Amino acid sequence: MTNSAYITTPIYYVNDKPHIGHAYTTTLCDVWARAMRFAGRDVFFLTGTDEHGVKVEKSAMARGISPQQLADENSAEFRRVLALFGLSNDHFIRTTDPDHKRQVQAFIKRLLEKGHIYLGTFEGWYDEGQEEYHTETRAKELDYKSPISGRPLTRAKEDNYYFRLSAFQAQLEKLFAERPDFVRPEGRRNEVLGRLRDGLQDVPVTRTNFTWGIPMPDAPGHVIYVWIDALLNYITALGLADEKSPRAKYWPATYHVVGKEILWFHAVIWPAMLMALDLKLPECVYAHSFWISEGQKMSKTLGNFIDLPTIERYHATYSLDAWRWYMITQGPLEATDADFSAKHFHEMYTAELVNTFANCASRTSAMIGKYFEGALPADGGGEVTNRNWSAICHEHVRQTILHYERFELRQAAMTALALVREVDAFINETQPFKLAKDPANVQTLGTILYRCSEALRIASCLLWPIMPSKVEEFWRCYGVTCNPTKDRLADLATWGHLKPGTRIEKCALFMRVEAPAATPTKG
Ligand code: ME8
Repeated sequence: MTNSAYITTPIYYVNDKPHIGHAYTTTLCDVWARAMRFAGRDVFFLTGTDEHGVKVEKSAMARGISPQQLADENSAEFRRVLALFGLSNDHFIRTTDPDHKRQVQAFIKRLLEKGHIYLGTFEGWYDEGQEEYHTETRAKELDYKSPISGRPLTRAKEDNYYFRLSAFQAQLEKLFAERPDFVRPEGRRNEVLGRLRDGLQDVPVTRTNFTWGIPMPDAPGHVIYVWIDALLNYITALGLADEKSPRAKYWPATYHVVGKEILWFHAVIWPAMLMALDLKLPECVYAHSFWISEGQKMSKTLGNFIDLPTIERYHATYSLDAWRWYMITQGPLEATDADFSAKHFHEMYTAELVNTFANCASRTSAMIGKYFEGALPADGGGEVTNRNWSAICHEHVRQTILHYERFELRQAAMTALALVREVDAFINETQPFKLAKDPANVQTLGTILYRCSEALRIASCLLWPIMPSKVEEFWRCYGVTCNPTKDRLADLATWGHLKPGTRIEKCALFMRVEAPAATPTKG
């Protein structure tokens, strides 16, 4: 495994406002990026906005502004949200960046010179909303309707430049056969394989029905198709078209994280383009499923759309970190959609954050306050229950880091929380509040509370990528000095870092919140 790591989100269309979907994918990448930095890897985390194409041109026209103005406004809104959510991306790319445009043209020229792009006539079924062509077989399967908007596909014919995708059929089949983890999760990989077996058709690289895009070099009237422009962002952000780029070391990507609806572009068209450019292929394209809301597809008319104001209300009521926890532990990371429900959010918040993490941190700190005047007691040695805490923590740390690495973020969260539950079980079994009644037990009492604090400290390090603010608050209460950008998780997570005598303050991390009366959607 190389030390550098590269993770990307899709670049988001600027004709939409940020909503739960964008927040979700970006949060997944943020958690992974934080975990890998903390694990000692040199991470580059990229997100950005996709700003060209017919849709943006049309939306801008409808508002009577220029496409550039619309792109500037909405791209700024996406960046504002990133900052508001504390997302730790290393760069934000815009497809209107001059540097991106220059490199896209350079890559297209390279493909032309190598004969992977040709001028031809194409006829097919076109989904205008998605700016995507379908083959006859696929269009029939879709009942000649857009799988996204439900609107009829139109028969379209164009004189365009095409990418010889069909020439990569065998190489792509080989890729899928040799690297079963290239597309994850498995259910999604099988869908791609099924479509791949239908046979590949060449795809347009330019369009002539709009002007808002990157001009095709030496071909007046031809504009580079928005998907080709967009996919190339993953390598233009690293400056790969140039001879020497300081960011080149991050290629190939460790994870391209995308939603299931755009997997085909990332799992088939993108690797074929990279093969044509003689570039290495990403390690994994990870396609998560969709959030639905209160049991139904999110829609603006139903009023169940989890838009930015709704998300902000959750932040205000439950905290940003509670929101992140719900995204990571209950989100649609695997092949099935996940339902966002106000009631479920509240239940999970109360069970896992208030009653488990916060409660355990609070009762341990309270007992140290009460029985040891707020100074961490020493571990007096000897067995209290038959727990080998050092070994228990070591195993939780090992497994959690592995889950993070593999993008098994829900399992990472659950393994870290299991360590907190172990501390809770230890307190319930040893009943320190009863032992405290007899001064003769002071040494055992101290040993128990030291072990609880130390195991909690280790669990907190494992939870940090998901809940950075709350964990830092925990660190302040427990006198933990930790800098996740410098310190190494594996070193910190070994037993015995907390020093006896450290001042421990009463710790209240997640407040109890009243159950929601009704779904807090719009209003
Ligand atoms: O497709 N649940 O951009 P986009 C979970 N510009 N995730 C969701 C979601 C939902 N209900 N809705 C959206 C584009 N997403 C192109 C991408 S990449 C080279 C070009 C997330 O603004 C999910 O990650 O429509 C999905 O793939 C992405 O938003 C689509 O964002």
